[in-house]
Amino acid sequence: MSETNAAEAAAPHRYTAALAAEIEARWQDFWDANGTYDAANPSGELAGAPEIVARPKKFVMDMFPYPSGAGLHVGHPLGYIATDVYARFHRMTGHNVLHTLGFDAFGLPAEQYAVQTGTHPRVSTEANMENMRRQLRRLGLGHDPRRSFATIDPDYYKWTQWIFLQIFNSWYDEQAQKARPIAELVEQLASGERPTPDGRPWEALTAAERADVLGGYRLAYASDAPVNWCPGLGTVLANEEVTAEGRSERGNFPVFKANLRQWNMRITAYADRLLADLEPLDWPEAIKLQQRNWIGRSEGARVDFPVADHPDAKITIFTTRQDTLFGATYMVLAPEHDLVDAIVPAAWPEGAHEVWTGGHATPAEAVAAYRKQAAAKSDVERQAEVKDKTGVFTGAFAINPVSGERVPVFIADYVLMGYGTGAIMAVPAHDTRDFAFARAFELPMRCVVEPSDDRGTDPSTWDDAFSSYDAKIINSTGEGISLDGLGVAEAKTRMAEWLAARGIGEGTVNFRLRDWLFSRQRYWGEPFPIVYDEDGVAHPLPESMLPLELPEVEDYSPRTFDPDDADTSPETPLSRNEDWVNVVLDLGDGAGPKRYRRETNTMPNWAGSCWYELRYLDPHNAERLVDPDIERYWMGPRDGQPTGGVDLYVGGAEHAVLHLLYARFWSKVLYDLGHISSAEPFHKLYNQGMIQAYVYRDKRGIAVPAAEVEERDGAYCYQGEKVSRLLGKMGKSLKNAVTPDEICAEYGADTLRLYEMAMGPLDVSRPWDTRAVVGQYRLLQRLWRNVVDEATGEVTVVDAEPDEATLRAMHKAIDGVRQDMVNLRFNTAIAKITELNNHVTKAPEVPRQVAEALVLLVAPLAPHIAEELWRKLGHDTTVVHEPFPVADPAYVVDETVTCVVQVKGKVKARLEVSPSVSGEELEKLALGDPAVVAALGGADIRKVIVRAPKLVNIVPA
Ligand code: ANZ
Repeated sequence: MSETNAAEAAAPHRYTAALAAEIEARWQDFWDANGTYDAANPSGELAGAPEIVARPKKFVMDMFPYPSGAGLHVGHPLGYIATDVYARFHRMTGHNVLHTLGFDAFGLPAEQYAVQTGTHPRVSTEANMENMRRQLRRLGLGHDPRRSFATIDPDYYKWTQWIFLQIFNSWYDEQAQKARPIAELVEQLASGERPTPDGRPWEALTAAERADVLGGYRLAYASDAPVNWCPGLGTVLANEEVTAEGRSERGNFPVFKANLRQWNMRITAYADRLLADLEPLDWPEAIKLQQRNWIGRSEGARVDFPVADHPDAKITIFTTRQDTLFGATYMVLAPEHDLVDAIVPAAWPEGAHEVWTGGHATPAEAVAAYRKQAAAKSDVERQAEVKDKTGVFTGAFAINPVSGERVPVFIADYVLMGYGTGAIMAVPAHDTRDFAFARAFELPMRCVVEPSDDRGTDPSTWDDAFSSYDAKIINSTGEGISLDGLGVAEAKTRMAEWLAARGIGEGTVNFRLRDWLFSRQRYWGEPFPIVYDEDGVAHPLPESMLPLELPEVEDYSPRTFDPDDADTSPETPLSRNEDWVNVVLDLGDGAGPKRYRRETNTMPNWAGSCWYELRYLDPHNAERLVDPDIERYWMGPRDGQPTGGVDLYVGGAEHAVLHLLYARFWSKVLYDLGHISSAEPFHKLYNQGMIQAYVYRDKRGIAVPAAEVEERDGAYCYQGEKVSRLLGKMGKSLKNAVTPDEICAEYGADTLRLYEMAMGPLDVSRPWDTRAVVGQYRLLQRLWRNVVDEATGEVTVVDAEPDEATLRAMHKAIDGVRQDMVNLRFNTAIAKITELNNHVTKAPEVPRQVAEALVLLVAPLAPHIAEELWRKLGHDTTVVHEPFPVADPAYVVDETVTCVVQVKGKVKARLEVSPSVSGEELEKLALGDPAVVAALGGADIRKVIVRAPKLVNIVPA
C-alpha cells in the first residue's frame, strides 16, 4: 500500500482533492437546481418576492470575457472570483444581489481563426463559450444563469442595432446640452427657426441635400475622412487600435491614412459632460486621469489669418497661446488641409530658396510629392518627438493680423488634420516643434515671452524654444493692442478680446477627443440597420425589421492585400452577398416598396460592450431595451450617491479609455433620450492586478515549457540545459499558462479561490506560484478537521460556551473580516480567518458557536466546503443566504494595549496594560521593568513623560 493510500485508509473522511471534487460538483448541481443565485427584479418575468426586492440592491459586475479558443488560464478568474466573493458577502448581509456573466463574442480573433481553419466564426465561438462556461462553472461562481447572454445572440444585437438607430436619429442640442430626436431638428429647419446652411428654405432642398444637412448634426453619421486603412487585415481601424509604431494592434501590419466613407459616432459632442461627470465617480484616480488626458481639453483661441493675394481665403488656426501672436513668423497647414490647393500659386515666388522648395520645379509638384510621403505615416509617428521636421513651402503667404507681417505658409506632417483646425501659426521661439522646423528651414524667430533664465532675448543664439506659462510678454505692441509686461493668462484674455472685437478670432475650447470611427470591413460583427436608396441617401430600418441578422455567407474572409500596399481599398465580405445586399423594402415612411442597397460594413466589436450592463437587468425583454422600473431599481441614482450605475465593476486597467469611454457615451445618449435613468453606467470601478508568471528562456531566448523546468541549487534547468527566469505575462505563447482545471483537479475549486484571493492586495500584480497553492489547501483541511472527525466522519463540535480568549479571537475576526469584505481586502480577510482557525485547532474541542462562525466567514471565499460543513452542522438551509456573523463590540475592544517604554528616546520595553491604566500606575510599571532598570544603570531620573496607556518616555539626568 502506498503512503497516501495508507493515510486515506486511516482517515477516510479527510478533506482531499477527491472529496473536494465530489462536494463541489454536488453543490454546484444543487445551486443550479434551486436557482440559488437568481436575483429578484421588482417586476416582470424575473420578479422576485417583495421582501427580497425591498432589500438594498447590489449590482456586481465583471468586464465580460471574449471567448478565446485558448480557454481560461488562472490569471483570468482573478477578477471573477473577487466579484463573486464580494457578491456572496453582500447576499449574506441582506442585499438583493445581481451577479452574472455574459460573453463579448464578436470580433477579429474568431474571424481570423475562421479564415485560417475554414470553420464558421459562430461555430468556433460557440465551442469556445461552451468550454469557458464549463471552466467558470467549475469555480463555483454564483451567477444568475438566467441573465447570461452573448453579444452575438440576435435577440441581444437587435438592441445594439436599436441603440444605433437611436443615436442615428438624434442630434446634440448645444443650447440644451443634450441629445434630442432628429425630428425636432427637422421641425426647426422646416419652420425656419433654424436656418439651413446656405439659407434656402428647407422645402427647396432635395432629399439628398436634406440628408446631407442632417448628416452634419446626427450623432451617428457617415463621412469621408482620413482613416487608418490596414491592407494586411483588410479593414480600417480606430486610432486606438493602432500602435505607437503605426501598425495594427492585432497582427502588427502597417497602417496607412486613406480617405474613405465611414460611420462615425459624434462622441465629441459629449466631451464636456464626459469630463465633468468623471468627478463624482468612484473610480481609481489613474483611470480618471487617463480619461481626462484622452478627452484633452485645451483652452485657447481660433484666429483668422488672411492669405496674401487671395482676398477670399483665410487660414483659421487653433492656438493655446494667442498671447504669442506677435511671435508668429510662419504658418503650417496639415498636408491634407482643404485650403492647400486653393492657395498654391503656379510658380515659386521671388526669393523662395531651395530649403523651402525641396528642389521641386513648382509649388504644386512639391505639395504633391510631400503629401504622398506624409500619407505613409500614422498620426502617432507624425506627432513623435523627431528632431528632423519635414515639410515644404506652399509658395503662398499669409498676413499676421496683429503685426501686419507677411509670413510664409508651409505644409508639414507635424500638423495633424484631425486636431484643432488642422492649421497652426508657428511661434518658433516658444514652441519646441516650431523651433526645430524653423532651424531646419532657416525661418525667422522672434522672442515674445521673456525668458526667465539667462539665455537672453535673441532666439538665434538659443538651443531650444523657451516655453513657459509663468513669464512676462515682451515685443508685443501693435495697432490698438499692447501685451508688453502682462503675464501669460492675462495676455491670453486680452488678445482673445482684441480678436473678438475685430471679428478675426475668439477664445475657444478645443478637445483632443475625436469622433469615434464606427465601421469595420469585416464579417463577424453587428450589421448596420441602414439601407441606401438610389441617390445614396441612408435610411434607417424601422424597428419592426430588427434584428437585421448577419447573413450566412460562403466566404467571410475580408479581402486582404499586400500589407505594404497603401493604394488599395477595403472590400467588405457582406458586399459579395448580392441577394442580401439588394432588397426591396417598404420602410413605412410613405415611400412604399422601393429598391435599396444595404450597408455592408459591420459595427466594431466595442459596440456590444457599450450597453451590456443594461441587458443583464432585463435579459429577455423583446419589447423594449429595458423596462424603466427595473432599470431604475438597479441603476438609478440614489440618496448619497450622485450618479447611478453598477455598484461594483471589476476589470483590467487596459480598458481605461476605450470601452469605458464608449460605454459612458452610449449611456448619456440613452439618458438624454429618456430611455434610462442613470447617465453613468458604472458608479464604482476597480482594476484588479495581473497574475504574472515566470517565463523561462533557453540560450536562444526561446521560451521553454515552464512546467518542465527544474530548480537545482538556485539555478533553473530544462532538459539539462540552464535557462533564464523572468516575470512576465501568463499565456500560451510563453509556455507558462496554468489552467484553473489543473489546480481544481489537484486541490479543488475552493482552494484555488482562496489562493487567488490570498496572493496579495487585489489591485496589485502578483506572480503565480503553483507550489504555494497547497498552503490554502491545508487551511481548508484544518477547518474541516475542526468540525469533522477524519476517521469516522462524525461531527466533533461541542455545545459548550467558548472561553473568553476564544470569544475575543472570534469576534475580532468577525469584525475584521466584515471590514475587509466591504473594502475588497480579501487577502487580509483570509489571514484573519486563518488566525481564528489556528486558534481553535489548538483547543481539544471546538465549540459549535465558533465552528459555525468560521464556516460563515469562509463561505464567500470557499462556498462549497462551507455549504458542506453547514449541512454537517445540522442546518438544512444553504449558507448562501445565511446572515453573515456580526461581532459583539464588547469582545472587539482590546483587552490590553501595548505600552512602549523609551529611555532617552530609545525603545527599551513593551508592556501589556489595560486600556484604562492610570498614568501613575503606568509610570510605576515602567520604572520597575527589568529591561528599563538595566538601561538606566542606576542613573538619576530627570523627567518621566507619561502618555497613558501607550507611551512612557524616561529622560535620565
Ligand atoms: C501657437 C503656440 C505657441 C502654440 C506656443 C504652442 C506654444 P494642446 O495644448 O495639445 O491643445 N497645434 C494646434 N493645432 C495643431 C495641429 N492640428 N497639429 C499639431 N499641432 C497643433 O496644443 C495646442 C497647440 O498645439 C497649439 O498652440 C498649436 O501650437 C499646436 F508658444 O499655437 B500653439
